[in-house]
Amino acid sequence: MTITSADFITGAVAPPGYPALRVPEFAFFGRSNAGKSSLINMIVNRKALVKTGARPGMTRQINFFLINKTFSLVDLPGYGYARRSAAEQTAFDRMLAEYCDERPELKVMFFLMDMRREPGAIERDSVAYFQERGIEVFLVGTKADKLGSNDRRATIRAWETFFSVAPDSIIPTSSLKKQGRLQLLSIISSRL
Ligand SMILES: Nc1nc2c(ncn2[C@@H]2O[C@H](COP(=O)(O)OP(=O)(O)O)[C@@H](O)[C@H]2O)c(=O)[nH]1
Ligand SMILES: [Mg+2]
Repeated sequence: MTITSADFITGAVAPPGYPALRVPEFAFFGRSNAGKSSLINMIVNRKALVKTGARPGMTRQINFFLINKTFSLVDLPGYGYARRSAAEQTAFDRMLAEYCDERPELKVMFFLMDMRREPGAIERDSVAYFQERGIEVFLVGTKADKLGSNDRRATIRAWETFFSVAPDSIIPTSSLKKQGRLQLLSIISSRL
């Protein structure tokens, strides 16, 4: 797939603000700093379509991007920002739940996790949450460049067991080294 256009459409905090794109949509979810924005830039071959390395927790809206005028990529707010207040956490949970429940365009949830970080209850519960709603989930390992090949393989095996998923739903990536791009694009293509 050749990327011919990539445009920021809008940011929204609730369904009335979602754009009426009516194209298949692919969402990116993960802890703050996991590498969501970098991965979207890497997929569409743009250095700065999405702002990266922003102060963690500062992306508090759902950002929609239209690609090739045929599908959209969605940068969801990151979880795990320690300094979030209880009210902000509630707003965050609601934002995610509404997006999952009220966006039929959503085809795939790419759940990004830093490969150096051991997944815990939040990660397992999040995967279960998406699966219960019938949302197809891929586990995207980020920053694979930070691991040697043995550690990378060991991490993938550990995730298979921990999340009880098939190996082909785990995709190691590096935005820095442009690894995993074709695999992600082929998942997207096959669902258009
Ligand atoms: N080494 C390495 N660093 C990365 C990679 N992807 C993102 N980062 C760094 O991780 C930090 C957070 O990235 P960002 O895309 O803003 O994460 P987000 O909060 O999930 O959107 C930034 O400093 C990035 O430069 C990667 O593939 N390899
Ligand atoms: Mg970001």
